[in-house]
Amino acid sequence: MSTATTKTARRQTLDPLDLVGIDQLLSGDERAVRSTVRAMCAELVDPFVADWYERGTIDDVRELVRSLGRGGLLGMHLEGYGCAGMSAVDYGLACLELEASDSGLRSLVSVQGSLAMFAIHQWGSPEHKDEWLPRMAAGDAVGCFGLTEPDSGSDPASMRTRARQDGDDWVIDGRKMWITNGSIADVAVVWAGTDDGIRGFVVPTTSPGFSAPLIKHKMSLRASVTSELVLDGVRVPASAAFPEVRGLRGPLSCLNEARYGILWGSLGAARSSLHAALEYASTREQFGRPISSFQLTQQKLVDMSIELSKGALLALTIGRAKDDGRLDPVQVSVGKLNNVRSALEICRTSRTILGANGISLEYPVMRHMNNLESVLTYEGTSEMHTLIVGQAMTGRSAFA
Ligand code: TGC
Ligand code: FAD
Repeated sequence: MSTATTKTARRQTLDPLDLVGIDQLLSGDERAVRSTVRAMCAELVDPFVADWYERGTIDDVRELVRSLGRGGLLGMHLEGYGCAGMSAVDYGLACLELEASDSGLRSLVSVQGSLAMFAIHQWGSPEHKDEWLPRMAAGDAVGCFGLTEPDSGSDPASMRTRARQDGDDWVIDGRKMWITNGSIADVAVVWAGTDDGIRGFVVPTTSPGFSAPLIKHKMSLRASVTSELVLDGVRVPASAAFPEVRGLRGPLSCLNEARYGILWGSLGAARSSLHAALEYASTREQFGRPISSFQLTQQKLVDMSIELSKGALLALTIGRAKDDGRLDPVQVSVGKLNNVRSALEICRTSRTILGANGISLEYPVMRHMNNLESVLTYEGTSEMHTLIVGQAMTGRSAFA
């Protein structure tokens, strides 16, 4: 074969969305997980999600949750109780595919598996686990995770929600804000201050005094349920409290899990946007030529693809470390900070390539871009993750 032919062959086998061949670093089983989730999203979500986003509602969300449960995606990285017991890398790849469809879908799965189920799995009593985890894994019960409050976001230690003991019961009063899955949840993991520090409570949403009004008028994550949790004298038995854990260590340990999913997931939104931009650039003609033939467009495409590959290498490195049990939470902050920031930049740049069409819901780009504005903020804002990493590097806290 001549040198020229070899070069052409190489060019033809290069995947423009995986320039450095990260695919080859995955096992056959990992690629199979990815394909399965991709196929599920193509069937259950992709044909409908732009419409859900436009209307700000997911049709038949409970049936969608059950389908995700049947597909083994809920609590998929947890062991036992009907959970699939998959690896961290498998879970990350699944998050990427889910978020390539929509960040709202990944949010639904993250909150169910990494926040509500993980909290119960890690900190719950045997009774909590038996009661909730099998139903949540199957998608028959939905969970939410209430940490943020109207006046307490980045600084959850300042929470005002209180739980006080009254005889054998706990009585919980307070408000939680911006809670994913809140209005459709059967169970809420609620974090509240007690005389013994912050504690977690497993609260059935049918408890008298509990309500979860929907938050409307969002311009981001419109295909996701976001709610306020109102707890007015909610009485739960003594057994509702997580028995062991005290302090912020409880909720923050759950956030590690969900932040890990996001550092993979955000790359899905970026990949979908870059794919749309690449396709558009090769068919859209201006000045008598496809816009992909202009140097400035090529520069954008190249920079985006390189950033996507760098993000994927970071995610895979962090994922392998998690599977080996040697992951430091600060490394999760590095991944979340970098990958969400890069993904947002990729979406914004893709949007420019689509010109005016870039603002239309006919294409996924603006939807992903708007979604990532939430992703940049939730699970620790980019500023919080910068300060977490800064503290690790310098030994000095710059939070207050
Ligand atoms: P600090 O004094 O540093 O720590 C308090 C206690 O927590 C422990 N800890 C951790 N434990 C496990 N994992 C981590 N990553 C941990 N980080 C800290 C720490 O060892 C200590 O334990 P102990 O036993 O000694 O008491 O806490 P701080 O009050 O200074 O706060 C630190 C800060 C600001 C980094 C933290 O509060 C923070 O991360 N704030 C951001 C809040 C946040 O991320 N909220 C997210 C809400 S949930 C959400 O957004 C869901 S969106 C889901 C979706 O839809 O996908
Ligand atoms: P604030 O903490 O008020 O921050 C405002 C700004 O000030 C940010 O830029 C922040 O970085 C900056 N800032 C604050 N402190 C400092 C500092 N020390 N130094 C420098 N800058 C600082 N929460 C849940 O508990 N459960 C959920 O399921 C959930 N789902 C969500 C879904 C959506 C769609 C959204 C948007 C949010 C969700 N959240 C959830 C809430 C989310 O975690 C919080 O919005 C986030 O932690 C930030 O809190 P805040 O919005 O109150 O912002």
